[in-house]
Amino acid sequence: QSQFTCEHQCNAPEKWNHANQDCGGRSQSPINIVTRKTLKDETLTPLQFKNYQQTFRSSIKNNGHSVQVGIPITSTISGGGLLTTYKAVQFHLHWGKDGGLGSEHTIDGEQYPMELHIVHMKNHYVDLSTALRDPVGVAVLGFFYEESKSANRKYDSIINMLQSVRATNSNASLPPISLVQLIPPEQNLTSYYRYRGSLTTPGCTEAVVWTVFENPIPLSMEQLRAFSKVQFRDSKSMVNNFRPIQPLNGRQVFRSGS
Ligand code: SG4
Ligand code: ZN
Repeated sequence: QSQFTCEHQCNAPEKWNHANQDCGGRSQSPINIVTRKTLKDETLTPLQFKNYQQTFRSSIKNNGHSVQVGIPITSTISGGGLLTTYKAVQFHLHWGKDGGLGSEHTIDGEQYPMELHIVHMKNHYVDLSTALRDPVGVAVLGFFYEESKSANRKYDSIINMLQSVRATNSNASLPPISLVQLIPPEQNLTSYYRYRGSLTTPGCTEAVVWTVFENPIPLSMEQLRAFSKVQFRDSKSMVNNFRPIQPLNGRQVFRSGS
């Protein structure tokens, strides 16, 4: 697998398949989810979240594609049609320009302002690169955001740190946070979509079981806009850091049973 290097127009997703084979594959992400073509699957029961309420100390890092937070504790997901337990490794976000549309997945053609990805790997793997060699080694939970009138105070600590990670490869320590504070309340997690896809950045590895939740997380316009302060490797504003939707190529998208 060739190494992706960032030279000419490195932020442009349409250049990726030239740099890395997998980005031209047949099971790529993100996708547009056409709800009337989804298949209801009764085995897609609510997921079991373990240790999502535990607080942890971590740092936020600008990796040139997104801002990312490592998860140093053992928080896991299981059930919900997953074949095994997966542990959370990191989370990061994709957004638009100045609070405009910027989610990766779309629902019936509708794009949201931002999307959260909590990346998990099968419990027994030691690192993501090993998990990515297993066609179902990685499970990513995707959550949409929607604009709300009032600010979501649970996001204050992360948003306040964005100004400290403007430059690519910079990082800043975060006050203690938990994963539950980032996602909708449990009763709003029962409706989701499930399909097999890929990482949305190079190497676009086709090793991801995707779960995309229907209910969005509220953030105010001011909070959404704050993400545009971050910068790409070339010092341009990190805006529209989402990959365009990819062809389904006959894949079935399932929806949860409740
Ligand atoms: C972002 O660039 C993350 O920061 C990456 O994390 C992540 O790669 C990449 O997106 C792709 O993930 O859920 N959008 S995605 O498909 O998780 C991986 C790191 O570089 C391997 C660690
Ligand atoms: Zn992502």
